[in-house]
Amino acid sequence: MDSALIVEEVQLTPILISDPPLLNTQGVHQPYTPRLVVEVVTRGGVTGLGETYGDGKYLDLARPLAGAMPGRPVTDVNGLFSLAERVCGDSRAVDGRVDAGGLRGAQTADKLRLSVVSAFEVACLDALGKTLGLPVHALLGGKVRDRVEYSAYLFYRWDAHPVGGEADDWGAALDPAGIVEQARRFDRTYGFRSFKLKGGVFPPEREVAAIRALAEEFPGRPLRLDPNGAWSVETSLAVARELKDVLEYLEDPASGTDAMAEIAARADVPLATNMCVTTFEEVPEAFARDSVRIVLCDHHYWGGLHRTRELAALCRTYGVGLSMHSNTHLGISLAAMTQVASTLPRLDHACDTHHPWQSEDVVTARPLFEDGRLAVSDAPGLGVELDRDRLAALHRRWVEDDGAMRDRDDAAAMRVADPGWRTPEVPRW
Ligand code: GKR
Ligand code: MG
Repeated sequence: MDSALIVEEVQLTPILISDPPLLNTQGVHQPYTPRLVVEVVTRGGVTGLGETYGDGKYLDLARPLAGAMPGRPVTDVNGLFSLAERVCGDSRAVDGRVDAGGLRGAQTADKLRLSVVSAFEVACLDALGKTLGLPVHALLGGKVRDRVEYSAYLFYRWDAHPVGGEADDWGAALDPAGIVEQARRFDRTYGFRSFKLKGGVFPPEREVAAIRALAEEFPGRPLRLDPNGAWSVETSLAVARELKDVLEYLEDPASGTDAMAEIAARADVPLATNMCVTTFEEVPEAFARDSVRIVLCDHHYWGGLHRTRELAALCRTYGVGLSMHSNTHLGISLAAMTQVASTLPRLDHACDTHHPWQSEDVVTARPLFEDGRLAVSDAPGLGVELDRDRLAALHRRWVEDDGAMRDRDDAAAMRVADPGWRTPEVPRW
């Protein structure tokens, strides 16, 4: 094996990135969100970049994996999974700390490990591509599209965080008019053609009114609504009836495969999920029961870019559509999302991205959305370069934090404004 492809060291940099007060069914985004930047440095002097969740439970797994990497070839991404199982600690210890049913899907020790492995896999592919002079899409079999379409991710939101955080100029959006104004800005600035509304925040009739207002403002444009499982089966069916003429899909209206299967059997709107199908083990039952028509892939969930392609092949085989999920992320992840999305033959829907909400980044160039699409980079690796000064500043924020922001907790963030707030039981409506 060419020694240039051997890992010399792995650097982990936990950071806190500014995040606006975006609302969801669990609460509100904290002023700062933890992310982890992974750098795989090869003996050839090349550095590959990866990015994933930065909460403590992910860091606890990333550290031993980083320590086990030196001496391994960056080509051996398949070996990362067994290595992580060997070195990433006792699953019982991790299980005790998972946040069940969080907004990153129900979490288990395996899921946490996959989210950590995903960043190491992306970093190895970035390093391999940079060494060989090939873009990551070429390492995945080649792109089938030159541009990847993204969707405008609309959120109910406050004007500003009650305490802390960085101000932005978006303003509050708490009613249909506010959501339409937000959509106009996304349309004007980025050219997004499709719109996703994060629901589960207000009583369903208010969110139905917001979708109706969007349909009136942007007739014929794809619209999707996602309350993160906050509704009962009957409420979900009522919303599906109300909006069947305007929704591209209804995402996770209710919680769990049983409820989704019941809704799917009785509703005329395609159901999508990033909550009840987030592991290969969940696929057979969900597909056999037709509980979803679309799965939102996410390389951070499934264990990386190759596993994303494996999921895509399953969806093609069973005639299930494919979209892409996002949580709050930066430019390294956006580049990885774009590279893998460019290689998927059947990507039936515009991908989610939170990136337009981020005022900060750790890569040197801001992504340039044109007509709601990103051009697929043909530069070696992911096609992004690290801004070390920005990385250092965001890491300094993490070091100086008193721990309040180092783990995502949307409910705790809501309690700053409403001390009596507790994560609502589902179904909430
Ligand atoms: O960013 O608040 C949010 C979303 O609710 C996110 O956490 C979800 O996991 O975007 C994700 C989704 O589509 O469910
Ligand atoms: Mg979702």
